[in-house]
Amino acid sequence: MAAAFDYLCKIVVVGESGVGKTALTQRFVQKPFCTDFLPTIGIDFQSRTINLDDKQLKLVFWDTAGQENFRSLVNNYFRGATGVLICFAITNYESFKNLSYWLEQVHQYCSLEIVILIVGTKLDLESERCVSQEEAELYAQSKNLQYIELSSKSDDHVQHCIETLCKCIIARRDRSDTAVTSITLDKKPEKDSSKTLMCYDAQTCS
Ligand SMILES: Nc1nc2c(ncn2[C@@H]2O[C@H](COP(=O)(O)OP(=O)(O)OP(=O)(O)O)[C@@H](O)[C@H]2O)c(=O)[nH]1
Ligand SMILES: [Mg+2]
Repeated sequence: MAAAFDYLCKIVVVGESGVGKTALTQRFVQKPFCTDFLPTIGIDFQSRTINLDDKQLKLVFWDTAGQENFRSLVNNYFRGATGVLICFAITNYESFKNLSYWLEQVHQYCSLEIVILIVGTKLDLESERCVSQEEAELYAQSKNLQYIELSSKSDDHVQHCIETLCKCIIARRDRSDTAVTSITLDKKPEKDSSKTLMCYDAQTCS
């Protein structure tokens, strides 16, 4: 029997506790936004199958716990990941400063071919913003990564974020090109992202 999908993507979601990892994955799998904060214990799984460029993709999200006591456990979950979303909240400078910790973990425990995206959450809380878009973009640029801001509450850019990640995962797999390990800045989330999506080594992802 033919598989019900063309690609199976394991996407690990990491970042400090409270930045909105669970809200993001739940929003993407079309569950309602929850205003209560119920910290994830260990890990949760969510999945959704989407159609992207005529391909069926089964996405399995590994929604990890951000609390410090789960750190060593989280490192075990990176094995076999095809993509990782490293999240911080634009309202929480500490969570932004901790991005480098998460990047180090990804580099240490993930395959070289993993696709990484930096995600600034809680975009709807613009009045409480303490990490400017420019600062976050500069940081991502310095690591040759793409940065996307979104709101799981208002659902702004959530779809775009996941599709951007998936396009790069597909492109990397199709080309079996180990040089393509990450994606770089694509400032405007709307519009035709496939045209602007670039890889670290300046090759296009799509
Ligand atoms: N206003 C606003 N609140 C959000 C958003 N995303 C998440 N939150 C809130 O932030 C709190 C924490 O969200 P979670 O998704 O549980 O955070 P988490 O990163 O999964 O936290 P851990 O599981 O402890 O690692 C909750 O009260 C959410 O309702 C958002 O986009 N906008
Ligand atoms: Mg959570």
